[in-house]
Amino acid sequence: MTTAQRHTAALAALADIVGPAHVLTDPDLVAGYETDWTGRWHGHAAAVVRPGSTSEVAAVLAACTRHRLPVVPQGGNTGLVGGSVPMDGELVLSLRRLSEVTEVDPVARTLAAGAGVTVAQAQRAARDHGLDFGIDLASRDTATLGGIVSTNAGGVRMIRYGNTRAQVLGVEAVLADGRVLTRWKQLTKDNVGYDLPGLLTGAEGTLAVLTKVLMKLVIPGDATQVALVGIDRVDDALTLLGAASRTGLVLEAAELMTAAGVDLVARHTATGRPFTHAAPFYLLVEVSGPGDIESRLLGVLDDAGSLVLDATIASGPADKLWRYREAHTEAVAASSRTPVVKLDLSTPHRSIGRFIDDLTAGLSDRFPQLRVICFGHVADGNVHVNLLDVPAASQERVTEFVFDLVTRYDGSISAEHGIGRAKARWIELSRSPVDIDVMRDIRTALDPAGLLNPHVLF
Ligand code: 2HG
Ligand code: ZN
Repeated sequence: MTTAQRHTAALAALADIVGPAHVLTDPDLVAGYETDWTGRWHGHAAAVVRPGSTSEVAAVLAACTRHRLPVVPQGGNTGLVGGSVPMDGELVLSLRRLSEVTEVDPVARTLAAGAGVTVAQAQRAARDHGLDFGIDLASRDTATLGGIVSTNAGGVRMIRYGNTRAQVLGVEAVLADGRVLTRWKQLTKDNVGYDLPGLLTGAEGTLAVLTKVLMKLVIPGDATQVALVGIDRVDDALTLLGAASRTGLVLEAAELMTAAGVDLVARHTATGRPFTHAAPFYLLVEVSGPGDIESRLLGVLDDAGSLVLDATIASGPADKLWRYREAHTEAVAASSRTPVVKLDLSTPHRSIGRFIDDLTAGLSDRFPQLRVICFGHVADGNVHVNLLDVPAASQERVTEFVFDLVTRYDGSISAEHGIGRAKARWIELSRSPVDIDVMRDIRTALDPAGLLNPHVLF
């Protein structure tokens, strides 16, 4: 059988499983699944299949194995490393129809949901029971639970509740050959064997396809206060956060921005600039805690003296202040003349300030034509380096320059976005040869034919 005949037979088998209406081949319908929203990652899909149940996912994967058709699992397609877009004729397996929150257990504080449930949907379901979902990120209305678990997403609440892996209690997932793996126990203590949910979390769809997840929920903090603070240096942010923690305030979020980023957002969103005089850096901090947190937060800012160039505070959720931070991704995308080169890095805490200074100086020296906007989760040592106006011909050199610097700082080339297609060829900068061998062995054991998301990770 030729490849074309094999594909035709595979698509017919898929239509038998999910119904012809859920196998998309019309180029206009498929186009939205073939590219990510940054416009940087795209490719060509054989088709898009949209199963509506675990058993359909299982039958789809068994058929793909029989017909040797590679598969790219896709949730909300909000990832930033090209991990959910096809490259060259794979089948896109969309999990979005698995969109039901099946149970919220307010006693155990868990949420059971299909992989296609969005983060915002999970947040609403949790809040209906006086609880909250421990992950929050700007793409909450589109990002799915299957997607954030597959990529072990971070987000703005990681400082408080940890990353996605810390929220995963159980999974149901389909292996490449169609077997369904269920590790799903409502138990706080259950120490039997390998941590398979932990392994599938962050596997970027290379080991199995998640169909259901059992997530922990959190008890939300009391009322919060949010401060936007102008500062001279990145290290001043760490000093302020340390001082706030020492007074017993609980850090709910701590985000860093630069003058250039805030200025861009102010222009893009047509909101005013936060302060009369721009500061080199801005810290957005949200705190909770017992007692009068407003006066305690004001006390921290007062005690910091001249370290605080300017500041404004508001009661949470303080959407107007958060907008300066949350609109960064869309503002850079709208402003850049080329698809933005996004590098999500982390460094040890003590060196994050020096790293950002070296990076900014090095880039303007070597690549004067591009613009750099850094922002991110400063208390996690996580910097989102966004590079604007980078001609296609220099994307690789710029990426290598940044990765070389972060490696010299003993940092990571991916703090929270994963590796995807974007960083696959540089994975050895952050993992040793033996580490990579072990990961490859695990991948081969679970997916011997290499059909699941073949272009990501290695
Ligand atoms: C965020 O923190 C996301 O807002 C996106 O991780 C970061 O756009 C980016 O570079
Ligand atoms: Zn982030």
